[in-house]
Amino acid sequence: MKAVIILPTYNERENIKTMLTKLVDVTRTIKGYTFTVLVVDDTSPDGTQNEVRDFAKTHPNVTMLSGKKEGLGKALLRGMTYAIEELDADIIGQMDADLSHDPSSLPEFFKKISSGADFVVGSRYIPGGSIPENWGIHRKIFSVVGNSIVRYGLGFSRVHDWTGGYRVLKKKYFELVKQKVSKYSGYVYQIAFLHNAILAGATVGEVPIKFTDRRFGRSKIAPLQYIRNVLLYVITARMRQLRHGSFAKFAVVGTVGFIINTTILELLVKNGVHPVFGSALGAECAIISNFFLNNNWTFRGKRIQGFKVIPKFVQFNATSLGALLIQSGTVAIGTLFFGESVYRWFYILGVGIGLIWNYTMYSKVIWKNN
Ligand SMILES: Nc1nc2c(ncn2[C@@H]2O[C@H](COP(=O)(O)OP(=O)(O)OP(=O)(O)O)[C@@H](O)[C@H]2O)c(=O)[nH]1
Ligand SMILES: [Mg+2]
Repeated sequence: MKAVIILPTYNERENIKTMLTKLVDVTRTIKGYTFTVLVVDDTSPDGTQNEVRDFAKTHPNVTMLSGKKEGLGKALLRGMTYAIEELDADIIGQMDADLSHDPSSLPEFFKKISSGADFVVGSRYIPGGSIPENWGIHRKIFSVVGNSIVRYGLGFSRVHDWTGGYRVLKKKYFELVKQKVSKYSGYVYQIAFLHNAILAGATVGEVPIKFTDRRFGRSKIAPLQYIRNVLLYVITARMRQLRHGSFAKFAVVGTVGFIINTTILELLVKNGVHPVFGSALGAECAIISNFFLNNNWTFRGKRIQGFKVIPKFVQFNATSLGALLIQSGTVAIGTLFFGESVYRWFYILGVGIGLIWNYTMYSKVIWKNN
Protein backbone atom coordinates (compact mmCIF):
# COMPACT_ATOMS: atom_id res chain seq x y z
CA MET A 1 0.00 0.00 0.00
CA LYS A 2 1.16 3.45 -0.86
CA ALA A 3 0.92 6.14 1.83
CA VAL A 4 1.57 9.83 1.37
CA ILE A 5 2.01 12.11 4.40
CA ILE A 6 1.24 15.73 3.68
CA LEU A 7 2.94 18.55 5.54
CA PRO A 8 1.33 21.91 4.76
CA THR A 9 3.82 24.70 5.37
CA TYR A 10 3.80 28.43 5.49
CA ASN A 11 6.96 29.97 6.91
CA GLU A 12 8.23 26.88 8.69
CA ARG A 13 11.91 27.29 7.84
CA GLU A 14 13.03 26.71 11.42
CA ASN A 15 10.89 23.62 11.89
CA ILE A 16 10.71 21.78 8.61
CA LYS A 17 14.06 19.95 8.61
CA THR A 18 13.65 18.62 12.14
CA MET A 19 10.11 17.59 11.29
CA LEU A 20 11.15 15.83 8.09
CA THR A 21 14.00 14.01 9.84
CA LYS A 22 11.75 12.68 12.60
CA LEU A 23 8.94 11.82 10.22
CA VAL A 24 11.09 9.95 7.72
CA ASP A 25 12.66 7.95 10.59
CA VAL A 26 9.27 6.95 11.92
CA THR A 27 7.87 5.93 8.56
CA ARG A 28 10.72 3.41 8.25
CA THR A 29 9.36 1.56 11.26
CA ILE A 30 5.84 1.19 9.85
CA LYS A 31 5.52 -2.08 8.00
CA GLY A 32 3.21 -2.80 5.11
CA TYR A 33 3.27 0.67 3.53
CA THR A 34 5.64 2.57 1.29
CA PHE A 35 5.84 6.22 2.25
CA THR A 36 6.24 9.49 0.47
CA VAL A 37 6.32 12.77 2.38
CA LEU A 38 4.75 15.63 0.46
CA VAL A 39 5.45 19.16 1.64
CA VAL A 40 2.76 21.53 0.37
CA ASP A 41 4.25 24.97 0.62
CA ASP A 42 2.55 28.21 -0.36
CA THR A 43 5.71 29.88 -1.59
CA SER A 44 6.78 30.81 1.95
CA PRO A 45 8.82 34.00 1.87
CA ASP A 46 11.08 32.75 4.70
CA GLY A 47 12.93 30.18 2.58
CA THR A 48 11.10 27.04 3.71
CA GLN A 49 11.38 25.67 0.19
CA ASN A 50 15.19 25.83 0.16
CA GLU A 51 15.28 23.77 3.33
CA VAL A 52 12.96 21.17 1.81
CA ARG A 53 14.90 21.00 -1.46
CA ASP A 54 18.10 20.56 0.48
CA PHE A 55 16.63 17.75 2.55
CA ALA A 56 15.11 16.06 -0.49
CA LYS A 57 18.55 15.76 -2.11
CA THR A 58 19.41 12.96 0.28
CA HIS A 59 15.84 11.69 0.74
CA PRO A 60 14.22 10.68 -2.54
CA ASN A 61 10.90 9.90 -0.85
CA VAL A 62 10.47 13.54 0.16
CA THR A 63 8.87 15.75 -2.43
CA MET A 64 7.38 19.24 -2.59
CA LEU A 65 4.39 20.90 -4.16
CA SER A 66 4.51 24.66 -4.42
CA GLY A 67 1.60 27.01 -4.91
CA LYS A 68 0.33 30.46 -4.12
CA LYS A 69 -0.99 31.37 -0.69
CA GLU A 70 -4.68 30.49 -0.52
CA GLY A 71 -4.88 29.23 3.06
CA LEU A 72 -4.55 25.88 4.78
CA GLY A 73 -7.75 24.34 3.40
CA LYS A 74 -6.77 24.97 -0.21
CA ALA A 75 -3.25 23.72 0.46
CA LEU A 76 -4.60 20.44 1.84
CA LEU A 77 -7.01 20.08 -1.03
CA ARG A 78 -4.25 20.62 -3.54
CA GLY A 79 -1.91 18.29 -1.66
CA MET A 80 -4.38 15.43 -1.36
CA THR A 81 -5.39 15.68 -5.01
CA TYR A 82 -1.74 15.56 -6.01
CA ALA A 83 -1.07 12.64 -3.63
CA ILE A 84 -3.77 10.57 -5.30
CA GLU A 85 -3.35 11.61 -8.91
CA GLU A 86 0.42 11.92 -9.16
CA LEU A 87 1.79 9.85 -6.29
CA ASP A 88 -0.77 7.07 -6.45
CA ALA A 89 -1.63 7.22 -2.74
CA ASP A 90 -3.98 4.65 -1.17
CA ILE A 91 -3.65 6.20 2.27
CA ILE A 92 -3.22 9.91 2.94
CA GLY A 93 -1.89 11.47 6.11
CA GLN A 94 -1.69 15.11 7.16
CA MET A 95 0.34 16.67 9.94
CA ASP A 96 1.30 20.15 11.04
CA ALA A 97 4.87 20.88 10.10
CA ASP A 98 5.65 23.00 13.15
CA LEU A 99 6.54 20.05 15.43
CA SER A 100 3.22 20.29 17.27
CA HIS A 101 2.38 16.82 16.01
CA ASP A 102 4.76 14.18 17.25
CA PRO A 103 5.62 11.73 14.45
CA SER A 104 6.13 8.98 17.02
CA SER A 105 2.33 8.59 17.23
CA LEU A 106 2.09 7.86 13.51
CA PRO A 107 2.45 4.05 13.81
CA GLU A 108 -0.70 4.04 16.00
CA PHE A 109 -2.64 5.75 13.21
CA PHE A 110 -1.58 3.10 10.72
CA LYS A 111 -2.40 0.31 13.16
CA LYS A 112 -5.97 1.63 13.26
CA ILE A 113 -6.12 1.86 9.47
CA SER A 114 -4.82 -1.69 9.15
CA SER A 115 -7.47 -2.92 11.56
CA GLY A 116 -10.30 -1.40 9.57
CA ALA A 117 -10.71 2.30 10.40
CA ASP A 118 -11.31 4.56 7.40
CA PHE A 119 -10.42 7.87 8.96
CA VAL A 120 -8.10 8.17 11.97
CA VAL A 121 -7.89 11.44 13.86
CA GLY A 122 -5.38 12.49 16.47
CA SER A 123 -7.33 13.51 19.57
CA ARG A 124 -6.23 15.92 22.23
CA TYR A 125 -9.38 15.41 24.25
CA ILE A 126 -9.30 11.68 25.03
CA PRO A 127 -7.33 9.95 27.79
CA GLY A 128 -3.66 10.06 26.89
CA GLY A 129 -4.05 13.18 24.78
CA SER A 130 -3.54 16.80 25.81
CA ILE A 131 -3.33 20.44 24.81
CA PRO A 132 -0.25 22.47 25.81
CA GLU A 133 -0.18 23.48 29.46
CA ASN A 134 1.46 26.77 28.61
CA TRP A 135 -1.36 27.86 26.34
CA GLY A 136 -3.02 30.96 27.70
CA ILE A 137 -6.43 30.52 29.27
CA HIS A 138 -8.04 32.14 26.24
CA ARG A 139 -6.60 29.73 23.78
CA LYS A 140 -7.48 26.79 26.03
CA ILE A 141 -11.06 27.96 26.24
CA PHE A 142 -11.27 28.57 22.51
CA SER A 143 -9.94 25.13 21.84
CA VAL A 144 -12.12 23.23 24.31
CA VAL A 145 -15.30 25.23 23.72
CA GLY A 146 -14.85 25.26 19.95
CA ASN A 147 -14.46 21.51 19.88
CA SER A 148 -17.43 20.88 22.15
CA ILE A 149 -19.67 23.05 20.00
CA VAL A 150 -18.72 20.98 17.00
CA ARG A 151 -18.93 17.64 18.79
CA TYR A 152 -22.37 18.11 20.24
CA GLY A 153 -23.63 20.58 17.67
CA LEU A 154 -23.10 18.22 14.77
CA GLY A 155 -24.37 15.31 16.82
CA PHE A 156 -21.36 13.03 16.46
CA SER A 157 -20.12 13.19 20.02
CA ARG A 158 -18.16 9.97 19.68
CA VAL A 159 -15.45 11.88 17.83
CA HIS A 160 -13.61 14.12 20.26
CA ASP A 161 -11.26 16.25 18.21
CA TRP A 162 -12.56 18.03 15.14
CA THR A 163 -10.10 20.79 14.48
CA GLY A 164 -6.79 19.03 14.77
CA GLY A 165 -4.71 18.48 11.67
CA TYR A 166 -3.14 15.13 12.55
CA ARG A 167 -5.05 12.62 10.47
CA VAL A 168 -4.69 9.52 8.35
CA LEU A 169 -7.40 8.37 5.98
CA LYS A 170 -8.24 6.14 3.07
CA LYS A 171 -8.15 7.99 -0.23
CA LYS A 172 -11.73 7.03 -0.99
CA TYR A 173 -13.00 9.42 1.67
CA PHE A 174 -11.11 12.34 0.26
CA GLU A 175 -12.55 11.58 -3.16
CA LEU A 176 -16.06 11.34 -1.73
CA VAL A 177 -15.97 14.68 0.07
CA LYS A 178 -13.62 16.73 -2.07
CA GLN A 179 -16.32 18.69 -3.91
CA LYS A 180 -18.28 19.42 -0.76
CA VAL A 181 -15.40 20.76 1.29
CA SER A 182 -13.55 22.78 -1.31
CA LYS A 183 -15.36 25.98 -0.35
CA TYR A 184 -14.21 25.96 3.28
CA SER A 185 -10.98 27.27 4.72
CA GLY A 186 -8.85 27.03 7.83
CA TYR A 187 -10.21 25.10 10.79
CA VAL A 188 -13.63 24.94 9.22
CA TYR A 189 -12.10 22.98 6.39
CA GLN A 190 -10.83 20.39 8.90
CA ILE A 191 -14.28 20.18 10.50
CA ALA A 192 -16.19 19.98 7.23
CA PHE A 193 -13.80 17.37 5.90
CA LEU A 194 -14.24 15.05 8.89
CA HIS A 195 -17.99 15.72 9.09
CA ASN A 196 -18.60 14.91 5.44
CA ALA A 197 -16.43 11.82 5.62
CA ILE A 198 -18.55 10.56 8.52
CA LEU A 199 -21.73 11.36 6.60
CA ALA A 200 -20.29 9.41 3.69
CA GLY A 201 -19.94 6.39 5.95
CA ALA A 202 -16.35 6.54 7.21
CA THR A 203 -15.62 4.66 10.42
CA VAL A 204 -13.52 6.91 12.61
CA GLY A 205 -10.65 5.82 14.82
CA GLU A 206 -8.97 8.06 17.39
CA VAL A 207 -5.38 8.12 18.58
CA PRO A 208 -4.52 10.19 21.68
CA ILE A 209 -1.98 12.90 20.88
CA LYS A 210 -0.08 15.32 23.05
CA PHE A 211 -0.22 18.55 21.12
CA THR A 212 2.86 20.64 21.83
CA ASP A 213 3.17 24.33 21.23
CA ARG A 214 5.23 25.53 18.31
CA ARG A 215 8.65 26.74 19.44
CA PHE A 216 9.48 28.66 16.29
CA GLY A 217 7.52 30.74 13.90
CA ARG A 218 4.30 32.66 14.19
CA SER A 219 0.83 31.44 14.94
CA LYS A 220 -1.59 31.95 12.06
CA ILE A 221 -4.90 31.66 13.81
CA ALA A 222 -7.47 34.42 14.28
CA PRO A 223 -9.63 33.24 17.23
CA LEU A 224 -12.73 35.36 16.82
CA GLN A 225 -13.08 34.74 13.15
CA TYR A 226 -12.49 31.10 13.93
CA ILE A 227 -15.31 30.81 16.46
CA ARG A 228 -17.72 32.67 14.17
CA ASN A 229 -16.96 30.45 11.19
CA VAL A 230 -17.21 27.28 13.24
CA LEU A 231 -20.58 28.31 14.63
CA LEU A 232 -21.81 29.22 11.18
CA TYR A 233 -20.76 25.84 9.85
CA VAL A 234 -22.42 23.89 12.65
CA ILE A 235 -25.68 25.84 12.35
CA THR A 236 -25.95 25.57 8.57
CA ALA A 237 -24.99 21.90 8.62
CA ARG A 238 -27.69 21.26 11.21
CA MET A 239 -30.31 23.11 9.19
CA ARG A 240 -29.40 21.12 6.12
CA GLN A 241 -29.80 17.93 8.15
CA LEU A 242 -33.24 19.00 9.30
CA ARG A 243 -34.33 19.79 5.79
CA HIS A 244 -33.19 16.45 4.49
CA GLY A 245 -33.91 14.95 7.88
CA SER A 246 -33.58 11.23 8.32
CA PHE A 247 -37.24 10.98 9.27
CA ALA A 248 -38.29 12.16 5.81
CA LYS A 249 -35.98 9.60 4.24
CA PHE A 250 -37.29 6.93 6.55
CA ALA A 251 -40.82 7.78 5.34
CA VAL A 252 -39.80 7.54 1.69
CA VAL A 253 -38.10 4.20 2.31
CA GLY A 254 -41.23 2.96 4.08
CA THR A 255 -43.39 3.97 1.13
CA VAL A 256 -41.13 2.13 -1.28
CA GLY A 257 -41.38 -0.90 1.01
CA PHE A 258 -45.16 -0.66 1.03
CA ILE A 259 -45.27 -0.56 -2.79
CA ILE A 260 -42.96 -3.58 -3.03
CA ASN A 261 -45.06 -5.47 -0.47
CA THR A 262 -48.32 -4.75 -2.28
CA THR A 263 -46.97 -5.45 -5.78
CA ILE A 264 -45.53 -8.82 -4.80
CA LEU A 265 -48.70 -9.82 -2.97
CA GLU A 266 -50.88 -8.92 -5.96
CA LEU A 267 -48.60 -10.65 -8.48
CA LEU A 268 -48.41 -13.83 -6.45
CA VAL A 269 -52.14 -13.99 -5.77
CA LYS A 270 -52.84 -13.43 -9.46
CA ASN A 271 -50.65 -16.46 -10.16
CA GLY A 272 -52.55 -18.69 -7.78
CA VAL A 273 -50.46 -18.29 -4.62
CA HIS A 274 -52.37 -18.23 -1.33
CA PRO A 275 -52.70 -14.63 0.03
CA VAL A 276 -51.19 -15.54 3.41
CA PHE A 277 -48.06 -16.83 1.75
CA GLY A 278 -48.11 -13.94 -0.76
CA SER A 279 -48.28 -11.27 1.92
CA ALA A 280 -45.58 -12.96 4.00
CA LEU A 281 -43.22 -13.07 1.01
CA GLY A 282 -44.15 -9.51 0.05
CA ALA A 283 -43.48 -8.33 3.60
CA GLU A 284 -40.06 -9.98 3.70
CA CYS A 285 -39.08 -8.41 0.36
CA ALA A 286 -40.18 -5.04 1.73
CA ILE A 287 -38.11 -5.66 4.87
CA ILE A 288 -35.03 -6.43 2.78
CA SER A 289 -35.54 -3.32 0.67
CA ASN A 290 -36.16 -1.18 3.76
CA PHE A 291 -33.04 -2.47 5.44
CA PHE A 292 -30.73 -1.76 2.54
CA LEU A 293 -32.26 1.60 1.64
CA ASN A 294 -32.11 2.75 5.25
CA ASN A 295 -28.57 1.50 5.58
CA ASN A 296 -27.32 3.20 2.45
CA TRP A 297 -29.41 6.35 2.54
CA THR A 298 -31.39 7.25 5.67
CA PHE A 299 -28.65 6.26 8.10
CA ARG A 300 -25.70 6.19 5.74
CA GLY A 301 -23.64 8.24 8.19
CA LYS A 302 -23.76 5.22 10.48
CA ARG A 303 -23.73 2.61 7.75
CA ILE A 304 -23.35 -0.97 8.88
CA GLN A 305 -20.69 -2.80 6.93
CA GLY A 306 -19.11 -6.23 6.70
CA PHE A 307 -20.27 -9.14 8.79
CA LYS A 308 -22.16 -6.88 11.18
CA VAL A 309 -24.86 -6.66 8.51
CA ILE A 310 -26.09 -10.15 9.38
CA PRO A 311 -26.94 -9.72 13.10
CA LYS A 312 -28.27 -6.22 12.34
CA PHE A 313 -30.53 -7.60 9.62
CA VAL A 314 -31.87 -10.17 12.08
CA GLN A 315 -32.49 -7.34 14.56
CA PHE A 316 -34.23 -5.40 11.80
CA ASN A 317 -36.54 -8.33 11.10
CA ALA A 318 -37.32 -8.64 14.81
CA THR A 319 -38.12 -4.91 14.88
CA SER A 320 -40.46 -5.30 11.91
CA LEU A 321 -42.12 -8.23 13.63
CA GLY A 322 -42.51 -6.00 16.67
CA ALA A 323 -44.22 -3.37 14.49
CA LEU A 324 -46.56 -6.02 13.10
CA LEU A 325 -47.45 -7.14 16.64
CA ILE A 326 -48.02 -3.53 17.72
CA GLN A 327 -50.28 -2.94 14.74
CA SER A 328 -52.38 -6.06 15.13
CA GLY A 329 -52.35 -5.73 18.93
CA THR A 330 -53.78 -2.21 18.63
CA VAL A 331 -56.49 -3.42 16.27
CA ALA A 332 -57.24 -6.36 18.61
CA ILE A 333 -57.57 -4.16 21.69
CA GLY A 334 -59.63 -1.54 19.81
CA THR A 335 -62.11 -3.97 18.35
CA LEU A 336 -62.37 -5.79 21.65
CA PHE A 337 -63.56 -2.63 23.39
CA PHE A 338 -65.33 -0.76 20.61
CA GLY A 339 -66.56 -3.45 18.27
CA GLU A 340 -65.33 -4.57 14.89
CA SER A 341 -66.80 -1.65 12.95
CA VAL A 342 -64.10 0.75 14.20
CA TYR A 343 -61.17 -1.41 13.12
CA ARG A 344 -59.92 1.15 10.54
CA TRP A 345 -59.28 3.82 13.20
CA PHE A 346 -57.30 1.42 15.29
CA TYR A 347 -55.46 0.18 12.23
CA ILE A 348 -54.36 3.77 11.54
CA LEU A 349 -53.40 4.25 15.20
CA GLY A 350 -51.49 0.97 15.12
CA VAL A 351 -49.61 1.98 11.98
CA GLY A 352 -48.72 5.30 13.64
CA ILE A 353 -47.37 3.68 16.80
CA GLY A 354 -45.60 1.09 14.66
CA LEU A 355 -43.86 3.86 12.69
CA ILE A 356 -42.64 5.53 15.87
CA TRP A 357 -41.49 2.16 17.17
CA ASN A 358 -39.61 1.46 13.95
CA TYR A 359 -38.00 4.87 13.73
CA THR A 360 -36.92 4.76 17.36
CA MET A 361 -35.50 1.27 17.05
CA TYR A 362 -33.68 2.15 13.82
CA SER A 363 -32.11 5.34 15.09
CA LYS A 364 -31.44 4.29 18.69
CA VAL A 365 -30.69 0.60 18.40
CA ILE A 366 -29.93 -0.67 14.92
CA TRP A 367 -28.17 2.44 13.57
CA LYS A 368 -27.05 3.80 16.89
CA ASN A 369 -23.54 5.27 16.70
CA ASN A 370 -21.42 2.27 15.93
N1 LIG B 1 0.54 25.56 2.70
C1 LIG B 1 0.01 26.24 3.73
N2 LIG B 1 0.21 25.80 4.99
C2 LIG B 1 -0.33 26.50 6.01
C3 LIG B 1 -1.13 27.66 5.82
N3 LIG B 1 -1.51 28.11 7.04
C4 LIG B 1 -0.99 27.26 7.95
N4 LIG B 1 -0.25 26.31 7.33
C5 LIG B 1 0.48 25.19 7.94
O1 LIG B 1 -0.47 24.37 8.60
C6 LIG B 1 0.04 23.85 9.82
C7 LIG B 1 -0.84 24.31 10.98
O2 LIG B 1 -0.85 25.74 11.05
P1 LIG B 1 -0.49 26.54 12.37
O3 LIG B 1 -0.27 27.94 12.01
O4 LIG B 1 0.62 25.84 13.07
O5 LIG B 1 -1.82 26.44 13.16
P2 LIG B 1 -2.00 25.99 14.68
O6 LIG B 1 -1.15 24.82 14.97
O7 LIG B 1 -3.44 25.86 14.91
O8 LIG B 1 -1.51 27.25 15.48
P3 LIG B 1 -0.03 27.62 15.97
O9 LIG B 1 0.82 26.42 15.99
O10 LIG B 1 -0.18 28.28 17.27
O11 LIG B 1 0.44 28.57 14.92
C8 LIG B 1 1.48 24.38 9.90
O12 LIG B 1 2.35 23.40 9.39
C9 LIG B 1 1.44 25.60 9.01
O13 LIG B 1 2.71 25.90 8.44
C10 LIG B 1 -1.33 28.09 4.46
O14 LIG B 1 -1.99 29.08 4.19
N5 LIG B 1 -0.76 27.35 3.48
MG1 LIG C 1 0.77 24.82 14.91
